[in-house]
Amino acid sequence: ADKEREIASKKSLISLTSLRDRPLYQRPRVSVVEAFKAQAGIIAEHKRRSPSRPSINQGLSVQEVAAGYEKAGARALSVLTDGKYFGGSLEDLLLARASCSLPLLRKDFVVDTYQITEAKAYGADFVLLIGSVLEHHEINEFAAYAQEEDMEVLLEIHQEDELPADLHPGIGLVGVNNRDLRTFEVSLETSKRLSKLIPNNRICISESGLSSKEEIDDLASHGFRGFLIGEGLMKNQAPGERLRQLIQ
Ligand code: IGP
Repeated sequence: ADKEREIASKKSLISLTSLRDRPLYQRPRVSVVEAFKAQAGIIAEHKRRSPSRPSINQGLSVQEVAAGYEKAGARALSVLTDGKYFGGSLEDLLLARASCSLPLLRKDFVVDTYQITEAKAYGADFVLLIGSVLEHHEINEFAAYAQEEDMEVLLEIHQEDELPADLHPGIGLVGVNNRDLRTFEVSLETSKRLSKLIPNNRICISESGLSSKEEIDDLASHGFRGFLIGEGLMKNQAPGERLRQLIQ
């Protein structure tokens, strides 16, 4: 059985060349940087479940959620493709791409440049790089690779030392994760503290644990232009409607 599984997993690995032959790989990128330069706003996330919450919303289709977010006025869409912890998949990315024209983020733990090409081939416009997962040199190498692939990058940090001093120009957005990925504790003070370190030619995004207009206004006064929200939207029957209330 182990042997079979090994063969099956190898079969599902697609070569870089055939990823680049996929039709979505050829599609012109929708720039998230330009979208945020034009206007502040929300990166709305599709999230079925998480390690800290086993069921957030399993009932809605990705298509419904993506179309609802776009209609409500999201600035960008985030789709989790990690299966193990978040129950997502690359298929979700494809479905999201087919249902809206917003800048689309592949939300995953990127540990290899292959995943950046894969993201593009499945319809994403930008990828997440996580500062607590990657070394400084890897962050900049992956950002250079993303730039060659004409993909944009959101770099996520949670601690001071995760931000490289010589930030690669391909990193257009820097996000502060309010949630500690090890303990799942959330504090908006993390965003306020780290905002001071982010170069002012980068778009600042506050991520995680956000659910109210007051929180967003407060963070906006600290220089944040984008707000990445998953659970706060997805725990509602109609995530798009919740987003509409939040931004009106
Ligand atoms: C959204 P929340 O608390 O609004 O659902 O958080 C997003 O920030 C969170 O899903 C996230 C995440 C991550 C998930 C931030 N960084 C890294 C997986 C991997």
